[in-house]
Amino acid sequence: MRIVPLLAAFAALPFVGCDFLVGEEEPRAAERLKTFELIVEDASDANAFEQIYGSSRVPFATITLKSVSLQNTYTLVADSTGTARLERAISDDYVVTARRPLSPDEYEAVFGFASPHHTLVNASQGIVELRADVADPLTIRLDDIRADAPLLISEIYACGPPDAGLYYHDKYVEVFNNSDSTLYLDGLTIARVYNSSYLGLNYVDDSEFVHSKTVWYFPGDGDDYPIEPGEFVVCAEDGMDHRINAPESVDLSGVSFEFFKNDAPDVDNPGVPNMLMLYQSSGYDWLIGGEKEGLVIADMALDSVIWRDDQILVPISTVIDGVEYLDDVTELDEKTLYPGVDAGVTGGIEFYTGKSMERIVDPTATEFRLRDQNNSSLDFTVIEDPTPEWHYTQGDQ
Ligand SMILES: [Ca+2]
Ligand SMILES: [Ca+2]
Ligand SMILES: [Ca+2]
Repeated sequence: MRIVPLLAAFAALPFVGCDFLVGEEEPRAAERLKTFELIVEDASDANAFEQIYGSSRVPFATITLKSVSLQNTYTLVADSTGTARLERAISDDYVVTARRPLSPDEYEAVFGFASPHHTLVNASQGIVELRADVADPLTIRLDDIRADAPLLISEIYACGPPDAGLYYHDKYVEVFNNSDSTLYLDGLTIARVYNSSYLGLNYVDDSEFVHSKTVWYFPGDGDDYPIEPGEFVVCAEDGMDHRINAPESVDLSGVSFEFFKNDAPDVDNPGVPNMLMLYQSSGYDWLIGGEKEGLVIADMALDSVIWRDDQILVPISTVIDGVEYLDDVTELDEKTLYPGVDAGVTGGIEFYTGKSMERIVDPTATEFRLRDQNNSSLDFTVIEDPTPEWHYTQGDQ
C-alpha cells in the first residue's frame, strides 16, 4: 500500500506545479484505486436467509479479500442490507472468503433443531474479479453451511533443513484441537491429495471426493488418543532427533506420532506411537512434497473404503480440514485440492530452507485458537523455523 501515503501527500498540497501534475506516476496511481460495491447473498440449498428473514441478502457477513497481485488483505463487514464497500483498491483478482456464523436459533429456524458452530460460507466462489470498468456491484454467493472444524491442520513442515544436502526425513504435519471439547484422534485419516501432471490427472473440481494414493490413519479404537482443547499433536515422517543428521534440523524424538512404513527400511522409534498405513502406492516412507502438496484430515469409514482404480476416494463430507501449499502462491490455477475445502494456498517456500507453514491465531477468539476460514492464503503464514507441538507466537521452546 505504498500508493495511499503518496495520494495523501498529494491531496495535502493545494497547489502543485503543472510539471508535477503531468508527471507519469501520480495520476496513474490515482486511477488505479477504486471503490467497489459488494453484495452478499445466500445461495445455499437451504435458502436459510430467505426462510428466516424473507430476503436472500446476508447481513453482517465478514468478507476477507486478498489481492492476488499485491498480496494485501482487506477485511470488511457487510451492513444490515448485506452490502459492503471495498475502498481504495485496485482492479485485480481477489481471493475471497465470506462467512456468516449462524446462531443456534437461526439454525433451528431452518433445520428444526438448534445447533451451534455452523457457518454460511462461500464454498465454490474462491476468487472474484474486481474491475474498475464494471459499474454493477459484485455479488458474493454464500452457498454452503458448514460445521466449523473442531480439528485443524495447524502446521506443515516439508521443505527440509538447510546445510544438510538433500536431507528430507524431518517432515511433519501438526494438528490442533480448535474446539472447546476433548477430541479423539483414533481412526482419523491423513491423506495426500493425488494428482499427476504426467498423466494429466487433477481432481481439483471434484466436489464429492478427494482422490488419494497415500492414506494413513491414527491408531486406537475410539478413546485411546485424546487431544485436549488448545493442544498440538505432531505426526512426523520419523520421530527422531534429526539434528544428529542435520544440525539445522529439529528434534522430533518426543512427538506424539510417527509414520512407520513396516514394509520398507524405515526407522521405528519404539517411544513414538506409529501412524498406520491404509494405502500408499509407492515409496520407502510417508513423504510429502517439499514445495507443493495438498493434505486433508478426515473421519472416513475405514471399513468401507471407496476405491477407484488405484486411488482411495475420501468423501469430502468426511473431510475435517484440508490445506494446500504451492511453490508459487499466486499460481492458484495449479491447485489440486477442491476449493470448497481450501480456497487458497500457503507456501512459497524453497527446498532446504528450513521454513515452515503455520496457521495464524484467530484474533476474534477469547482463548488461544487458530484461524480457519478454509482458505490457506489467509489462514497461514510462513515461519523461519518449525514449531513442533507449539506455536510460533509462543516464543522459543
Ligand atoms: Ca517413517
Ligand atoms: Ca514408533
Ligand atoms: Ca507448530
